[in-house]
Amino acid sequence: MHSTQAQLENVIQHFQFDGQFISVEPHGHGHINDTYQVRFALPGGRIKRYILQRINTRVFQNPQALMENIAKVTTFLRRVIEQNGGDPDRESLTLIQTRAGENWLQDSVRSIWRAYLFIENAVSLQQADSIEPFISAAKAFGQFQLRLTDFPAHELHETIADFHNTPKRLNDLKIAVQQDVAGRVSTVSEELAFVFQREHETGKLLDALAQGTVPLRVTHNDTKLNNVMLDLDTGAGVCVIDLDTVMPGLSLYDYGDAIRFGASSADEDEKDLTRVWFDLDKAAAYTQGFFETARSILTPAEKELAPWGAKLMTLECGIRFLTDYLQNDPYFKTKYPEHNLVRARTQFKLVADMESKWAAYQALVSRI
Ligand code: ADP
Ligand code: GN1
Ligand code: MG
Repeated sequence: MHSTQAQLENVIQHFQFDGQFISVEPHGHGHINDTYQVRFALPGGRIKRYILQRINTRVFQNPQALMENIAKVTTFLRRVIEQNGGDPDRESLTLIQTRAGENWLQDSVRSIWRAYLFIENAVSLQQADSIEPFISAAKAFGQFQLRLTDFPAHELHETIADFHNTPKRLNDLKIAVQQDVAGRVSTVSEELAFVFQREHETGKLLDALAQGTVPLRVTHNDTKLNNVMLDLDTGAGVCVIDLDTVMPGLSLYDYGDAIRFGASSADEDEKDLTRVWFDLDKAAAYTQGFFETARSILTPAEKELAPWGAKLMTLECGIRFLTDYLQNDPYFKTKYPEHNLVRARTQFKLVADMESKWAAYQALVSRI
Protein backbone atom coordinates (compact mmCIF):
# COMPACT_ATOMS: atom_id res chain seq x y z
CA MET A 1 0.00 0.00 0.00
CA HIS A 2 1.22 3.46 -0.84
CA SER A 3 0.88 6.30 1.68
CA THR A 4 0.26 9.87 0.62
CA GLN A 5 2.46 12.69 1.89
CA ALA A 6 -0.45 13.93 4.03
CA GLN A 7 -0.92 10.50 5.61
CA LEU A 8 2.79 10.25 6.36
CA GLU A 9 2.95 13.70 7.89
CA ASN A 10 -0.06 12.89 10.01
CA VAL A 11 1.60 9.71 11.31
CA ILE A 12 4.83 11.60 11.99
CA GLN A 13 3.01 14.07 14.25
CA HIS A 14 2.15 11.24 16.61
CA PHE A 15 5.76 10.29 17.39
CA GLN A 16 8.10 11.99 19.84
CA PHE A 17 10.58 13.24 17.24
CA ASP A 18 12.95 16.10 18.12
CA GLY A 19 13.01 19.38 16.20
CA GLN A 20 11.25 20.79 13.17
CA PHE A 21 9.90 18.42 10.51
CA ILE A 22 11.69 18.75 7.14
CA SER A 23 10.91 15.75 4.94
CA VAL A 24 9.88 12.11 4.64
CA GLU A 25 10.86 9.79 1.80
CA PRO A 26 11.02 6.05 0.99
CA HIS A 27 14.21 4.35 2.13
CA GLY A 28 16.08 1.06 1.71
CA HIS A 29 15.53 -2.21 -0.13
CA GLY A 30 13.57 -4.41 2.28
CA HIS A 31 11.13 -6.93 0.79
CA ILE A 32 8.57 -6.72 3.59
CA ASN A 33 7.85 -3.44 5.40
CA ASP A 34 7.38 0.09 4.02
CA THR A 35 10.40 2.02 5.24
CA TYR A 36 10.86 5.81 5.22
CA GLN A 37 13.55 8.16 6.41
CA VAL A 38 12.27 11.23 8.20
CA ARG A 39 14.39 14.36 8.57
CA PHE A 40 14.09 16.93 11.34
CA ALA A 41 16.03 20.18 11.95
CA LEU A 42 17.41 20.72 15.43
CA PRO A 43 18.12 24.17 16.87
CA GLY A 44 21.46 25.29 15.42
CA GLY A 45 20.72 23.67 12.06
CA ARG A 46 21.83 20.10 12.78
CA ILE A 47 19.74 17.44 10.98
CA LYS A 48 18.33 14.50 12.89
CA ARG A 49 17.01 11.50 11.00
CA TYR A 50 14.62 8.75 12.00
CA ILE A 51 13.38 5.55 10.41
CA LEU A 52 9.60 5.26 10.12
CA GLN A 53 8.11 1.90 9.15
CA ARG A 54 4.69 0.67 8.31
CA ILE A 55 4.63 -2.92 9.49
CA ASN A 56 3.46 -5.39 6.88
CA THR A 57 0.46 -6.88 8.67
CA ARG A 58 -0.19 -9.43 5.93
CA VAL A 59 3.15 -10.95 6.89
CA PHE A 60 3.06 -10.14 10.61
CA GLN A 61 -0.49 -10.88 11.62
CA ASN A 62 0.01 -10.03 15.28
CA PRO A 63 1.90 -6.72 15.19
CA GLN A 64 1.30 -6.16 18.89
CA ALA A 65 3.15 -9.37 19.77
CA LEU A 66 5.85 -8.44 17.26
CA MET A 67 6.38 -5.04 18.88
CA GLU A 68 6.45 -6.63 22.33
CA ASN A 69 9.30 -8.85 21.12
CA ILE A 70 11.21 -5.90 19.68
CA ALA A 71 10.80 -3.83 22.84
CA LYS A 72 12.07 -6.71 24.98
CA VAL A 73 14.97 -7.59 22.71
CA THR A 74 16.16 -3.99 22.26
CA THR A 75 15.88 -3.30 26.00
CA PHE A 76 17.92 -6.44 26.72
CA LEU A 77 20.52 -5.56 24.08
CA ARG A 78 20.87 -2.01 25.41
CA ARG A 79 21.77 -3.35 28.83
CA VAL A 80 24.36 -5.78 27.47
CA ILE A 81 25.89 -3.05 25.27
CA GLU A 82 26.02 -0.58 28.17
CA GLN A 83 27.65 -3.18 30.41
CA ASN A 84 30.35 -3.61 27.78
CA GLY A 85 30.93 0.13 27.51
CA GLY A 86 29.33 0.41 24.06
CA ASP A 87 26.95 3.02 22.63
CA PRO A 88 23.43 1.53 22.73
CA ASP A 89 21.94 4.28 20.50
CA ARG A 90 24.22 3.17 17.70
CA GLU A 91 24.80 -0.52 18.35
CA SER A 92 21.15 -1.44 18.85
CA LEU A 93 17.86 -0.26 17.39
CA THR A 94 16.16 2.37 19.58
CA LEU A 95 12.39 2.65 19.41
CA ILE A 96 10.88 6.13 19.45
CA GLN A 97 7.69 6.32 21.47
CA THR A 98 4.46 7.89 20.33
CA ARG A 99 3.12 10.96 22.12
CA ALA A 100 0.75 8.56 23.91
CA GLY A 101 3.78 6.71 25.27
CA GLU A 102 3.40 3.59 23.13
CA ASN A 103 5.95 1.75 20.98
CA TRP A 104 3.70 1.77 17.94
CA LEU A 105 0.81 3.63 16.38
CA GLN A 106 -2.35 2.56 14.62
CA ASP A 107 -3.49 5.23 12.15
CA SER A 108 -6.97 6.05 10.90
CA VAL A 109 -6.78 3.40 8.15
CA ARG A 110 -5.56 0.78 10.67
CA SER A 111 -1.98 0.70 9.43
CA ILE A 112 0.56 -0.01 12.17
CA TRP A 113 3.62 2.24 12.41
CA ARG A 114 6.82 2.30 14.44
CA ALA A 115 9.90 4.51 14.46
CA TYR A 116 13.57 4.10 15.28
CA LEU A 117 16.59 6.32 15.67
CA PHE A 118 18.45 6.41 12.34
CA ILE A 119 21.83 4.68 12.56
CA GLU A 120 24.02 7.44 11.12
CA ASN A 121 27.35 7.24 9.30
CA ALA A 122 26.61 3.66 8.38
CA VAL A 123 25.46 1.79 5.30
CA SER A 124 23.52 -1.38 4.51
CA LEU A 125 24.80 -3.21 1.44
CA GLN A 126 22.82 -5.17 -1.17
CA GLN A 127 25.85 -7.20 -2.15
CA ALA A 128 29.37 -7.86 -0.84
CA ASP A 129 31.76 -6.64 -3.55
CA SER A 130 34.70 -7.90 -1.51
CA ILE A 131 35.06 -10.14 1.51
CA GLU A 132 35.68 -7.34 4.04
CA PRO A 133 32.08 -6.17 4.51
CA PHE A 134 30.96 -9.78 4.65
CA ILE A 135 33.44 -10.52 7.46
CA SER A 136 32.14 -7.46 9.31
CA ALA A 137 28.57 -8.75 8.92
CA ALA A 138 29.62 -12.19 10.18
CA LYS A 139 31.14 -10.69 13.31
CA ALA A 140 28.08 -8.51 13.90
CA PHE A 141 25.66 -11.43 13.59
CA GLY A 142 27.97 -13.63 15.72
CA GLN A 143 28.04 -10.95 18.37
CA PHE A 144 24.26 -10.55 18.15
CA GLN A 145 23.95 -14.29 18.85
CA LEU A 146 26.37 -13.98 21.73
CA ARG A 147 24.65 -10.96 23.28
CA LEU A 148 21.33 -12.79 23.30
CA THR A 149 22.66 -16.00 24.88
CA ASP A 150 20.97 -15.28 28.21
CA PHE A 151 17.78 -13.80 26.81
CA PRO A 152 14.79 -15.76 28.15
CA ALA A 153 13.56 -17.42 24.94
CA HIS A 154 10.16 -18.32 26.40
CA GLU A 155 9.31 -14.60 26.59
CA LEU A 156 9.31 -14.26 22.81
CA HIS A 157 6.24 -14.68 20.63
CA GLU A 158 6.65 -16.65 17.42
CA THR A 159 6.02 -13.77 14.99
CA ILE A 160 5.71 -16.09 11.99
CA ALA A 161 4.94 -19.72 12.77
CA ASP A 162 7.25 -22.34 11.24
CA PHE A 163 9.36 -19.59 9.69
CA HIS A 164 12.34 -21.85 8.92
CA ASN A 165 10.47 -25.14 8.86
CA THR A 166 11.73 -26.23 5.43
CA PRO A 167 9.49 -29.34 5.09
CA LYS A 168 6.49 -27.15 5.90
CA ARG A 169 7.64 -24.60 3.29
CA LEU A 170 7.84 -27.42 0.76
CA ASN A 171 4.35 -28.49 1.68
CA ASP A 172 3.12 -24.93 1.12
CA LEU A 173 4.67 -25.12 -2.34
CA LYS A 174 2.77 -28.34 -3.06
CA ILE A 175 -0.48 -26.64 -2.08
CA ALA A 176 0.34 -23.67 -4.31
CA VAL A 177 0.96 -26.09 -7.20
CA GLN A 178 -2.38 -27.80 -6.65
CA GLN A 179 -4.24 -24.48 -6.49
CA ASP A 180 -2.34 -22.83 -9.35
CA VAL A 181 -4.24 -19.58 -8.77
CA ALA A 182 -2.11 -17.58 -11.20
CA GLY A 183 -1.96 -20.25 -13.93
CA ARG A 184 1.83 -20.25 -13.67
CA VAL A 185 2.52 -23.89 -12.72
CA SER A 186 3.03 -25.11 -16.28
CA THR A 187 5.91 -22.66 -16.71
CA VAL A 188 7.96 -23.85 -13.72
CA SER A 189 8.24 -27.62 -14.14
CA GLU A 190 12.04 -27.53 -14.15
CA GLU A 191 12.16 -25.56 -10.90
CA LEU A 192 9.60 -27.87 -9.27
CA ALA A 193 11.57 -30.95 -10.31
CA PHE A 194 14.71 -29.41 -8.80
CA VAL A 195 12.96 -28.91 -5.47
CA PHE A 196 11.26 -32.29 -5.30
CA GLN A 197 14.52 -34.13 -6.05
CA ARG A 198 15.75 -32.68 -2.74
CA GLU A 199 12.64 -33.28 -0.67
CA HIS A 200 14.32 -36.03 1.40
CA GLU A 201 16.96 -33.54 2.60
CA THR A 202 14.64 -30.80 3.83
CA GLY A 203 14.23 -32.18 7.39
CA LYS A 204 17.94 -32.34 8.15
CA LEU A 205 18.07 -29.36 10.56
CA LEU A 206 14.77 -30.06 12.31
CA ASP A 207 15.81 -33.69 12.78
CA ALA A 208 19.02 -32.53 14.47
CA LEU A 209 16.94 -30.33 16.77
CA ALA A 210 14.49 -33.14 17.57
CA GLN A 211 17.39 -35.50 18.35
CA GLY A 212 18.93 -32.89 20.66
CA THR A 213 22.06 -32.66 18.52
CA VAL A 214 21.73 -28.87 18.18
CA PRO A 215 20.17 -26.46 20.71
CA LEU A 216 17.28 -24.05 20.34
CA ARG A 217 18.54 -20.48 20.78
CA VAL A 218 17.25 -16.95 20.34
CA THR A 219 18.13 -16.18 16.74
CA HIS A 220 17.64 -13.37 14.24
CA ASN A 221 16.35 -15.55 11.39
CA ASP A 222 16.82 -12.97 8.62
CA THR A 223 20.58 -12.43 8.46
CA LYS A 224 20.88 -10.85 5.03
CA LEU A 225 23.83 -8.57 4.56
CA ASN A 226 21.45 -5.60 4.23
CA ASN A 227 20.09 -6.27 7.72
CA VAL A 228 23.32 -5.07 9.31
CA MET A 229 24.59 -1.50 9.31
CA LEU A 230 28.31 -1.13 8.55
CA ASP A 231 30.34 1.89 9.67
CA LEU A 232 31.11 4.21 6.74
CA ASP A 233 34.59 5.06 8.05
CA THR A 234 35.87 1.76 9.39
CA GLY A 235 33.66 -0.79 7.57
CA ALA A 236 33.01 -2.53 10.89
CA GLY A 237 29.56 -3.88 11.78
CA VAL A 238 27.70 -1.31 13.86
CA CYS A 239 24.18 -2.58 14.40
CA VAL A 240 22.04 -5.56 13.49
CA ILE A 241 18.64 -4.32 12.31
CA ASP A 242 15.32 -5.82 11.11
CA LEU A 243 14.43 -7.57 14.35
CA ASP A 244 10.94 -8.67 13.24
CA THR A 245 11.85 -12.33 13.13
CA VAL A 246 13.92 -12.58 16.31
CA MET A 247 12.49 -15.79 17.79
CA PRO A 248 13.64 -19.14 19.07
CA GLY A 249 15.57 -20.84 16.27
CA LEU A 250 18.81 -22.53 15.29
CA SER A 251 22.14 -20.77 14.92
CA LEU A 252 22.30 -22.70 11.65
CA TYR A 253 19.42 -20.61 10.32
CA ASP A 254 21.36 -17.42 10.95
CA TYR A 255 24.61 -18.77 9.59
CA GLY A 256 22.86 -20.36 6.60
CA ASP A 257 20.74 -17.40 5.59
CA ALA A 258 23.73 -15.07 5.69
CA ILE A 259 25.69 -17.42 3.40
CA ARG A 260 22.70 -17.73 1.08
CA PHE A 261 22.60 -14.00 0.46
CA GLY A 262 26.18 -12.92 0.91
CA ALA A 263 28.28 -15.79 -0.45
CA SER A 264 26.66 -15.42 -3.84
CA SER A 265 28.56 -13.93 -6.75
CA ALA A 266 25.52 -11.89 -7.75
CA ASP A 267 22.37 -10.12 -6.60
CA GLU A 268 19.43 -12.16 -5.34
CA ASP A 269 17.51 -11.17 -8.46
CA GLU A 270 20.22 -11.51 -11.12
CA LYS A 271 18.56 -12.66 -14.34
CA ASP A 272 21.68 -14.01 -16.02
CA LEU A 273 22.29 -17.29 -14.18
CA THR A 274 25.76 -17.67 -15.68
CA ARG A 275 26.73 -14.84 -13.32
CA VAL A 276 25.38 -16.61 -10.25
CA TRP A 277 27.58 -19.00 -8.32
CA PHE A 278 28.50 -19.99 -4.78
CA ASP A 279 31.65 -18.12 -3.80
CA LEU A 280 33.75 -20.35 -1.53
CA ASP A 281 36.08 -17.50 -0.57
CA LYS A 282 33.18 -15.43 0.70
CA ALA A 283 31.76 -18.48 2.48
CA ALA A 284 35.13 -19.09 4.16
CA ALA A 285 35.36 -15.47 5.26
CA TYR A 286 31.88 -15.49 6.78
CA THR A 287 32.39 -18.86 8.45
CA GLN A 288 35.61 -17.64 10.03
CA GLY A 289 34.05 -14.38 11.28
CA PHE A 290 30.86 -15.95 12.63
CA PHE A 291 32.52 -18.94 14.29
CA GLU A 292 35.30 -16.85 15.75
CA THR A 293 32.88 -14.40 17.35
CA ALA A 294 30.34 -16.93 18.66
CA ARG A 295 32.91 -19.67 19.33
CA SER A 296 32.32 -19.71 23.09
CA ILE A 297 28.71 -20.83 22.69
CA LEU A 298 28.56 -22.85 19.46
CA THR A 299 28.62 -26.64 19.84
CA PRO A 300 30.61 -29.02 17.60
CA ALA A 301 27.39 -30.21 15.91
CA GLU A 302 26.39 -26.64 15.04
CA LYS A 303 29.74 -26.19 13.33
CA GLU A 304 29.63 -29.55 11.60
CA LEU A 305 26.16 -28.95 10.16
CA ALA A 306 27.02 -25.45 8.90
CA PRO A 307 27.04 -26.41 5.19
CA TRP A 308 23.58 -27.93 5.65
CA GLY A 309 22.42 -24.67 7.21
CA ALA A 310 23.58 -22.82 4.10
CA LYS A 311 22.13 -25.29 1.64
CA LEU A 312 18.74 -25.62 3.32
CA MET A 313 18.27 -21.90 3.93
CA THR A 314 19.01 -21.32 0.23
CA LEU A 315 16.71 -24.08 -0.95
CA GLU A 316 14.01 -22.88 1.45
CA CYS A 317 14.26 -19.30 0.26
CA GLY A 318 13.98 -20.49 -3.34
CA ILE A 319 10.92 -22.53 -2.37
CA ARG A 320 9.37 -19.45 -0.74
CA PHE A 321 10.00 -17.23 -3.79
CA LEU A 322 8.59 -19.92 -6.09
CA THR A 323 5.53 -20.42 -3.89
CA ASP A 324 4.91 -16.67 -3.88
CA TYR A 325 5.23 -16.61 -7.66
CA LEU A 326 2.64 -19.37 -8.01
CA GLN A 327 0.32 -17.52 -5.63
CA ASN A 328 0.51 -14.28 -7.66
CA ASP A 329 3.12 -12.61 -5.40
CA PRO A 330 1.17 -11.78 -2.24
CA TYR A 331 4.19 -11.87 0.11
CA PHE A 332 7.47 -10.43 -1.21
CA LYS A 333 7.57 -6.98 -2.80
CA THR A 334 8.12 -7.35 -6.55
CA LYS A 335 9.05 -4.87 -9.27
CA TYR A 336 7.89 -6.91 -12.30
CA PRO A 337 5.73 -10.03 -12.87
CA GLU A 338 8.58 -12.59 -13.04
CA HIS A 339 10.55 -11.09 -10.15
CA ASN A 340 9.90 -13.90 -7.67
CA LEU A 341 10.65 -16.53 -10.31
CA VAL A 342 13.95 -14.84 -11.12
CA ARG A 343 14.77 -14.83 -7.40
CA ALA A 344 13.82 -18.50 -7.02
CA ARG A 345 16.10 -19.41 -9.93
CA THR A 346 19.13 -17.70 -8.39
CA GLN A 347 18.55 -19.62 -5.17
CA PHE A 348 18.34 -22.96 -7.00
CA LYS A 349 21.45 -22.14 -9.00
CA LEU A 350 23.27 -21.46 -5.73
CA VAL A 351 22.06 -24.75 -4.24
CA ALA A 352 23.27 -26.66 -7.29
CA ASP A 353 26.62 -24.92 -7.13
CA MET A 354 26.96 -25.62 -3.40
CA GLU A 355 26.35 -29.27 -4.17
CA SER A 356 29.07 -29.31 -6.79
CA LYS A 357 31.48 -27.70 -4.28
CA TRP A 358 30.23 -29.71 -1.29
CA ALA A 359 33.45 -31.53 -0.40
CA ALA A 360 35.49 -28.34 -0.58
CA TYR A 361 32.88 -26.45 1.47
CA GLN A 362 32.82 -29.13 4.17
CA ALA A 363 36.61 -29.20 4.24
CA LEU A 364 36.89 -25.45 4.71
CA VAL A 365 34.32 -25.49 7.51
CA SER A 366 36.13 -28.25 9.37
CA ARG A 367 39.47 -26.51 8.84
CA ILE A 368 38.07 -23.29 10.38
P1 ADP B 1 12.36 -5.03 5.80
O1 ADP B 1 11.80 -5.93 6.85
O2 ADP B 1 11.38 -4.59 4.81
O3 ADP B 1 13.59 -5.64 5.19
P2 ADP B 1 14.18 -3.37 7.35
O4 ADP B 1 13.85 -3.17 8.80
O5 ADP B 1 15.26 -4.31 7.04
O6 ADP B 1 12.83 -3.71 6.57
O7 ADP B 1 14.53 -1.93 6.76
C1 ADP B 1 14.77 -1.74 5.39
C2 ADP B 1 16.07 -0.97 5.17
O8 ADP B 1 15.99 0.30 5.85
C3 ADP B 1 17.30 -1.65 5.76
O9 ADP B 1 17.86 -2.57 4.84
C4 ADP B 1 18.22 -0.45 6.00
O10 ADP B 1 18.86 -0.05 4.80
C5 ADP B 1 17.26 0.65 6.40
N1 ADP B 1 17.12 0.79 7.88
C6 ADP B 1 16.27 0.13 8.69
N2 ADP B 1 16.39 0.51 9.96
C7 ADP B 1 17.36 1.47 9.99
C8 ADP B 1 17.93 2.32 11.02
N3 ADP B 1 17.53 2.25 12.28
N4 ADP B 1 18.90 3.20 10.64
C9 ADP B 1 19.30 3.30 9.34
N5 ADP B 1 18.79 2.55 8.34
C10 ADP B 1 17.84 1.64 8.64
C1 GN1 C 1 12.76 -10.95 3.49
O1 GN1 C 1 12.61 -8.33 5.24
P1 GN1 C 1 13.84 -8.67 4.42
O2 GN1 C 1 13.81 -8.06 3.08
O3 GN1 C 1 15.07 -8.35 5.23
C2 GN1 C 1 12.25 -12.13 4.29
C3 GN1 C 1 13.37 -13.12 4.53
C4 GN1 C 1 13.92 -13.59 3.20
C5 GN1 C 1 14.39 -12.37 2.41
C6 GN1 C 1 14.86 -12.75 1.03
C7 GN1 C 1 10.01 -11.56 7.28
O4 GN1 C 1 13.78 -10.27 4.25
O5 GN1 C 1 12.88 -14.25 5.23
O6 GN1 C 1 14.99 -14.48 3.39
O7 GN1 C 1 13.33 -11.41 2.28
N1 GN1 C 1 11.69 -11.66 5.56
C8 GN1 C 1 10.51 -12.13 6.01
O8 GN1 C 1 15.56 -11.68 0.50
O9 GN1 C 1 9.86 -12.98 5.41
MG1 MG D 1 15.40 -6.15 6.02
